Amino acid sequence: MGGIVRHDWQVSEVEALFALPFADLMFQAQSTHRAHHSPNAVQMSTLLSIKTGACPEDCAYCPQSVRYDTGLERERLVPLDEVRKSAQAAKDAGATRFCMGAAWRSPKKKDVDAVVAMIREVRALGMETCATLGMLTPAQAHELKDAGLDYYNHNVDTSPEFYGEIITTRTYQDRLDTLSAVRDAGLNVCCGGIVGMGETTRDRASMLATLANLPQHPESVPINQLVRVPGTPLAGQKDVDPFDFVRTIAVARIVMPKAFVRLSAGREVMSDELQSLCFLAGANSIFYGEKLLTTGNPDVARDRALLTRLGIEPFTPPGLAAVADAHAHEEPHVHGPGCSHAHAPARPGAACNATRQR
Ligand code: SAM
Ligand code: DTB
Ligand code: SF4
Repeated sequence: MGGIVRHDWQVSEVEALFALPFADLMFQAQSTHRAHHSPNAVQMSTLLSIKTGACPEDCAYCPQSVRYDTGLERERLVPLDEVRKSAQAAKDAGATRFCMGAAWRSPKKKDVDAVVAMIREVRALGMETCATLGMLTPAQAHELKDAGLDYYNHNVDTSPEFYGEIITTRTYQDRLDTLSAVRDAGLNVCCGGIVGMGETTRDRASMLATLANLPQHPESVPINQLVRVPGTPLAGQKDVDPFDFVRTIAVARIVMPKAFVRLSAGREVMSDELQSLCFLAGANSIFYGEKLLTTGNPDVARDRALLTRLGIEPFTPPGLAAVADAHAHEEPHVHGPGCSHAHAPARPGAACNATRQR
């Protein structure tokens, strides 16, 4: 139960985890979580859509596909200066990673050049960088790595069996090829999927088995609940049973013990209690900030209040310890009225993450 790292999961074994009594599943997920992670720390990433809308792909969940009328305005590439300002604001609010998303099937040369410049700007602020730009060639993955990119997000989205119901313009194998290119370039992999598109529990198990059976587990696993955007083919999907969503998080935690499991899209409509169950099930990362790419996310005040009530602290990645060292002249202290660290929820009495990381 300590959370052995395996790459040989049978779908039936993963399905059996989903079928456990809820308390047994939660106990196993918590035990695995505590064997590999700090139990009360959550990593925070902020998203920015650097190029919105008019995407040629037909992903049935996506408001940015040119094929569906979702009322979204097509936008040009966001200027570098605006990217820097957004990243600085995200950092000031407490995010440690800045994720740039573009509605492309795959980037062209000029697109990669522009993103390289963005990565350099964001890195210079002392944040981790992530990008999600569609399919990549090995050469493009290397170029992004050389620019200083830390993570690349590319989701499998669902099971190989259900995939054809959701996307027809690229294959599951295309996705796996991009993931190999990203991994081979030495980038950290961020790869997960969506719950609530009409898939079965077996599909959820099969998606998680696919992720867990990759040669190396993704460092980051975003579990999204479908945001039902009017105009998309999936707008009329049924609600996800909240316990089934928590189960998906718990099973992801068990089969990928070392990964950061991110409670991703869909949080805006989740109660604080449901989110807390997700953290108990092993979620230890969130998208933080009022907007995802084109849809809403809980506002910063609500998230800070929730994290404070739960005694959760923001996770500072070891690689950013140098940033925390900017505070190194200070003595370690606890949060209180005098603490000016905007990046930590000010729960009086909690050790300040900025100085603890030294
Ligand atoms: N165009 C790139 C691609 O598809 O790889 C990058 C951006 S795309 C918006 C990134 C991911 O966001 C998708 O793979 C999907 O998992 C997630 N996503 C998009 N729309 C969503 C929605 N309505 N609800 C939940 N997740 C969504
Ligand atoms: C991921 O798995 N979820 C994020 C991120 N990776 C890029 C995107 C969620 C998008 C939700 C719909 C929208 O805001 O457009
Ligand atoms: Fe395009 Fe990505 Fe949306 Fe698919 S998910 S339509 S590839 S932006």
